[in-house]
Amino acid sequence: MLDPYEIRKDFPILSTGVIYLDNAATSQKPRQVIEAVARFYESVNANIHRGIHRLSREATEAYEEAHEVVARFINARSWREVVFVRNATEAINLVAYSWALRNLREGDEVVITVMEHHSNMLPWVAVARMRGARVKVVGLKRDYTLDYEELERALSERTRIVAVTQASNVLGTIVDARRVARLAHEVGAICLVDGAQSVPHMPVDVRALECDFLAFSGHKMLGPTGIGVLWGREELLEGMEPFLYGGDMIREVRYRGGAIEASWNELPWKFEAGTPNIAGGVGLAEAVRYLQRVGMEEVRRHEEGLVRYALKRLSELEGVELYGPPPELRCGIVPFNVEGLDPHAVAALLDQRGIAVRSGFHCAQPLHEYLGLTEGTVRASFYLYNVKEEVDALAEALEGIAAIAAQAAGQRAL
Ligand code: C6P
Repeated sequence: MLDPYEIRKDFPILSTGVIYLDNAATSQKPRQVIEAVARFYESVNANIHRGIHRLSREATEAYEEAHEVVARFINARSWREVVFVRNATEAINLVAYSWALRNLREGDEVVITVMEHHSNMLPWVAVARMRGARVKVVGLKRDYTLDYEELERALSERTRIVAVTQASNVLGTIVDARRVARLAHEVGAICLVDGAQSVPHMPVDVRALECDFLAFSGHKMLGPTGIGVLWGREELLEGMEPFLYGGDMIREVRYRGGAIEASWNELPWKFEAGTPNIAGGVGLAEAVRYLQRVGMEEVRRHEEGLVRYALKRLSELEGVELYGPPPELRCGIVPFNVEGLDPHAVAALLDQRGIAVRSGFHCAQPLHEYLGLTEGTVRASFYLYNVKEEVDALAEALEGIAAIAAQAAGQRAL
């Protein structure tokens, strides 16, 4: 059983007393990850794939092994399918530019949902614009879950790609990504899953998902910032042109008859141009090992328990409005508003009480517009080290804040 009190001891920042409920933005890092990165710089640091000296060989080995660790974590068929990028945003842009830009034709359609993060929305809007294609947006049902019937109606032989989040960063809504992938394949489209909020929080198996691409960020799953992952089916990646060009992504570059000729390196290096974030890769591998020791089923169970408890405590408060599906259908995210206060004011008041949450549109402005939440929301988001006492602290702080807001509204009415 996951013991969050034991886990907390591994996270130096938590001993400062902060109540950190902004995990959907980025997670805290355990000592093991911090030390792995420091160890790399202290005793291994060298560039990869470039030197024949010992340090370069060791750095190359560590970086390649990191790809293998990640591949096993998501049950990829091969580590060649795992491309290290900066973050989920870059992973999605890579597919938009290297696959969609080259494959979309005028009149084609890209299908997304209204709860996508801007990162899984704007790259499609951009490439669709360049190609004269159209982006279709699927809505939600009243219970904040994806409207799968509307999705089915949106799909046609014109659909080329369906890009969907597996877990909403605002509502926490978990999407049945396998169902979406199957529907996409039925009309001959491919399916990209945005795993930024799912891979850190639940078991994710790319083979079981039956999707074609999966994007996620290391920094949301105990890893360093600046390292993320694009997983793609090998035959799709093989058929794609590079996204970025430069060192390490080439097999050879020749100067023949006054012209430069180049051929591309094998996977995944074809998509990792330039010196990569080597230490970041090493840190991400350590983060994955940490999560595997805890167990992703356990992480999911723990967060579901916290959400259940938070919904119970916060729903008892007057003047606090909650959004999102039931706990079994959402990851560890609880969005809310306090009557009479804008979300940033609530977040600032919580900050004064030592509680870190995010406020505003959370890079998902269309979703807020769709829900009529014109000011945005406040968002508490949990991870494996959060405990019930922190939910209690949030509820108690909100009770006070809501009471002050109600009092101020009463005075204005006089
Ligand atoms: N959401 C949040 O506070 P990057 O920034 O590239 O690591 O991740 C982008 C991204 C993509 N998809 C989803 C579902 C996300 O939640 C995010 C990042 C953070 O909600 C920062 S905006």
